[in-house]
Amino acid sequence: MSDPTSPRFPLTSKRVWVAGHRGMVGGAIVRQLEHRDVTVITASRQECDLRDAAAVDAFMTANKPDAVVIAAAKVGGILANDTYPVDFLQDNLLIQTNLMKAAFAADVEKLLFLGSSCIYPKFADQPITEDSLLTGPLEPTNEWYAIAKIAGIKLAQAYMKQYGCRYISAMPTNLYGPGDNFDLTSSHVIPALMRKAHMAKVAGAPGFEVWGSGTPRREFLHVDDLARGCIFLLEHYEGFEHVNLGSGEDLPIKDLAFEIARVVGCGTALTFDTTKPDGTPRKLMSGDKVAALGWRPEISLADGLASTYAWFLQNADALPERTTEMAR
Ligand code: GFB
Repeated sequence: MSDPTSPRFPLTSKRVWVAGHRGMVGGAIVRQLEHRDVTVITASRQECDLRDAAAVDAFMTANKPDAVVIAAAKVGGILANDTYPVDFLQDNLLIQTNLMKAAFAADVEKLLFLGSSCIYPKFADQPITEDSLLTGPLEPTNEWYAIAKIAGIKLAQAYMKQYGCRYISAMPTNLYGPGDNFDLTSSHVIPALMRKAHMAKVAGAPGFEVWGSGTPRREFLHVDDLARGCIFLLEHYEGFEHVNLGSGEDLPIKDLAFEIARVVGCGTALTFDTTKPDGTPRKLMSGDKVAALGWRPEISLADGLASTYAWFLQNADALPERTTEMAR
């Protein structure tokens, strides 16, 4: 009998193109792969604009990867998603379609597509299992991004169904960690609140502002855990259905804000701007499927927030201001 823990697609000696390496997720995957006997391939935006099909074809043909990870995407927090629907729908459709089409033409052996927990219905039963996909209406603030990501899952499945390609998909929960976007208007909640808490500390202010009511619950996964999960799936998973990657725990945004205030060491007088959207009330994903495959996360939220704040302090001066981030 074959060993169930031995990889079905061992990465040893393989050439892996991590598309989106300048983003938080792609960067974390590259950091993990650097510890392995793998040739990591990356492309700068100047070398290959992923929205340009001809450029993607040319780069794929010239570099001949054995595997491709699609960590590239136009991403942002709740306000950016709500404000730039064309960018979030169109750019993501182009990026993922160009990469899968070129990978097929170049006989790439294995491909991992990364989606998002916002693919699930707004009022899905919790914790959300993979088979909840397309069982109800989406959360309106991010339906454009969600529809692009659902199309990406379906395109990977279509390549598997029609041509037998080993194209798989992973659905990360809300992510955070080093390399995140800390811009206050376009970022996700953790980097935004961390920056606001830091500014309050520096200014000696009593606290900081939180968008919305503070009652929505969110699940968070450190990006280094996500990177380990992606590499695990790339090596071990060949199934048709996408796989959730989360931490298995969620908390209200208000509690997250207090935890960030504790890590940063600032005041806890919070104000709530209820003119800003709350988004979906809860999206805790079930991690049963990936746990059964043999993977689990390792970094607690408290440890992850502390190390992310340390990274922020070291890099704060060099952080770019961005409206939306290309490359996750
Ligand atoms: O992280 P976030 O922008 O994304 O917001 P979503 C999560 C929750 O935190 C929402 C609240 O209820 C926000 O109202 N929040 C409180 C804040 N203060 C802030 C703040 O200063 N900045 C931000 N950004 N939020 C995204 C989707 O939804 O999740 C994306 O828009 C993607 O498409 C991503 O799927 C994972 O969890 O609401």
